[in-house]
Amino acid sequence: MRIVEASLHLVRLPLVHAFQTSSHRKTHLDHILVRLVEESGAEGWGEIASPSDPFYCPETTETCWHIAERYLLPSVVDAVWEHPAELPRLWRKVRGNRFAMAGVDAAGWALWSETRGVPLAKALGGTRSEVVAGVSLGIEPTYDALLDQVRRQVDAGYPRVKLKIAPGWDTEPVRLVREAFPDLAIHVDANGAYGETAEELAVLRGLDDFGLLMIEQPFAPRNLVAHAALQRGVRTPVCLDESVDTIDDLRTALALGAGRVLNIKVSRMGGLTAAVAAHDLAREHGVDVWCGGMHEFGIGRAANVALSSLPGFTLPSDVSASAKYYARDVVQPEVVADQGVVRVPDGPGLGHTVDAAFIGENRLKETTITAPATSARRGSPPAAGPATAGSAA
Ligand code: OSB
Ligand code: MG
Repeated sequence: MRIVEASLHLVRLPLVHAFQTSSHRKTHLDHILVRLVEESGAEGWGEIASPSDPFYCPETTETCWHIAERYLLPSVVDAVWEHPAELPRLWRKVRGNRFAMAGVDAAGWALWSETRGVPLAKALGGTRSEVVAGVSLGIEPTYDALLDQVRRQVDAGYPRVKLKIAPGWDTEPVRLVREAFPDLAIHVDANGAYGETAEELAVLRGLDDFGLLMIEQPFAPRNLVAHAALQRGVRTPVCLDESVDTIDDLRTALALGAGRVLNIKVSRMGGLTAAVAAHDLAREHGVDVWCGGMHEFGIGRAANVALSSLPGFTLPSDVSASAKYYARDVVQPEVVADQGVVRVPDGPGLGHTVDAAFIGENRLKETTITAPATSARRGSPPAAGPATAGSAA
């Protein structure tokens, strides 16, 4: 397979409901869609779902654009490859920048599975025909507004809710939701907002009384030692998100006993290739995994659904229906959930049609790199730098 054209499309979509975490509040999102085209004219799409600000991880939409345009697309354009798991080797010299990598890697998987005529889920090793989704709820202006959101999602049939917590918005909202929904599977996510003061540790340990499914990422990303200490002191499973960017991070976390659950995000781990490897390693170690999200548009969302079909994804995902986030999505049909169950598509590739016209209408900028008409480069990555780049606003 030889990629003859690669392009980036910065697309803005409004969120149907503003989302606030411990660090930021969002009313619309700008994601970068990646399109790879091979010789036959077949195309594959991936999504770079980086937040615009460096609060969840160090990347931003602008750093992703820069890394993808300057390093990643030039490394794949004109390269000859047989299987998408080879793609990360083409940009192996690039450190970090995993959100940017994830979009290019996933586009390669979509392209490959499409041209082979197999569903992306099957190409990844998926075994399920349906996956269970939960919802992730942001911090709301009031407790009533939060209870209202939980009610809405429970009424829509979602079997578990994840509540964002932060110091000052933790015990009380969790207590209120537990009281109103005694049997609901509830999980909390702090996005690393807690330190290790006696007060903060007491709050986190106190959450053990609410029968939560898990406590996700209470401490800062690199503070694996604090996660391990908390896990030793509570019955509730501790789940890692921001702490695990690479397989090596996961090996460290496993060695330390830093959590009993892993949130695998395609974006955070640099693509589907790495996400599958994380799934395999966690499974070998008896660590439960589930598929997290970054409010993906339909392209990234479809990749997440495909990944969630692997056998180790035993807990509900954060990959809810498109309609929870966007009035209209970039794929047809959009991702739908029935009582929290999302069907895994059985058509080739992503199993959804990319709506190029809608992407065009909502595009803020694009850039395209094309291969020279004849040459085919084998194996070695090119010198850093754009090949033939053309930008248009
Ligand atoms: O920690 O899982 C997180 C969104 C933005 C930044 C971080 C996180 C999230 C989510 C959203 O929880 C999950 C989703 O896609 O609904
Ligand atoms: Mg999280």
